[in-house]
Amino acid sequence: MPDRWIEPLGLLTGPAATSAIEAGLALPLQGGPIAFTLARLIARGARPLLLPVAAIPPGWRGLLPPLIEASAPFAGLVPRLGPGAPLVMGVVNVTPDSVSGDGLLAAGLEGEALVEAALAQGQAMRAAGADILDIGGESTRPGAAPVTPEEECRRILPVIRALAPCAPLSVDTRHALTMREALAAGALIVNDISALRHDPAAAQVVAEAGAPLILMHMLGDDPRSMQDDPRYADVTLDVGDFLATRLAAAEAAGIPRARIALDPGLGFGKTLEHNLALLHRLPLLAGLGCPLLIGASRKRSIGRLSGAVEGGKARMPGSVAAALFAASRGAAILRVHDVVETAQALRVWQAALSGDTPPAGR
Ligand code: HH2
Repeated sequence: MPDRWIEPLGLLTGPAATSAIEAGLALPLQGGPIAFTLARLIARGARPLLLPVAAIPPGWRGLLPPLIEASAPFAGLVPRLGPGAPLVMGVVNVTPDSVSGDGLLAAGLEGEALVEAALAQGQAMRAAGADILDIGGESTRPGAAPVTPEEECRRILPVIRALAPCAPLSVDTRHALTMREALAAGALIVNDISALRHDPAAAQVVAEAGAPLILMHMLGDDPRSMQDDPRYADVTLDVGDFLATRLAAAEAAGIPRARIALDPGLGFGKTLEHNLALLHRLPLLAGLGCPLLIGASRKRSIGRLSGAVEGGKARMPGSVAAALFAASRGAAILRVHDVVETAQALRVWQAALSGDTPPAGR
């Protein structure tokens, strides 16, 4: 567990970032295109110290490489929206009870009709710019009832077989059996919201398959109780400590860091204030040296902030805003239900960032 963190502050983008880096006034955040000009030095139990990056003391500089160097491209994927853009992960829920209201089983679909609907949804997401499709067969909304691995496989394997030729797929599961079967059926990536804690056999399955892995923070290991009065000393540092520990456990099990992405798990045992703090302070987690994933899409916090209490598609505009904010804080992967709208917003956001034309001679 890290006893010290460097938190990047004073973020810059576009040509201003390049000029500031060249002038020694900023450092790149995970290789850029975002740069940071200030560093908050945090040691647990001590008063944080805020400094310009050029004044970071030699004793702290050893923490910089994972924070400023580009991490390996996650799963070898190049963003379809262009260099510097995040990867867009489109959600395909093969569930009857997903919090987002988009679960294909809720529509009463079965057999071939279900697979065709999933195929159409996945193809539309891919055409709109999705880099990854995330296939899930178990809702993990607060209070959700668990699903057996056998039932989960029955739901998702036909969908994975149908979608594997169209796009890189991740399987959203906590179960080793489901991971093994999904990888054999054509999935590329494992997305485990329990960060390999739920099933003791999971780490070995991922290691042996050589699969890229997403480790997510959840408070406790039970979606039924995770929202019962969640508490943290400092949510960002506590989540950072957890992710560092799970990252070390995955590496010890034979999964190289270069194959791992990390996710603070918005909504998984967090209040609205916790979610906002994690979004805002996301750059701190970049110090773990892995690409960061944010899944804010259609979550309850979006409903609370926007007044879209009824959920589902009504939370799309707020979800797009959260995705853009996450991208501006360095998120490398965005897990979203509304790919068309998110990809359109990201294209405009990226173009606007590059429109900062520097004066001659910078
Ligand atoms: N959120 C959900 C499910 N899986 N995986 C990662 N890595 N990050 C997330 O934020 C995340 C996730 C919950 O969203 P959804 O799939 O819409 O709901 P449900 O679990 O009810 O199907």
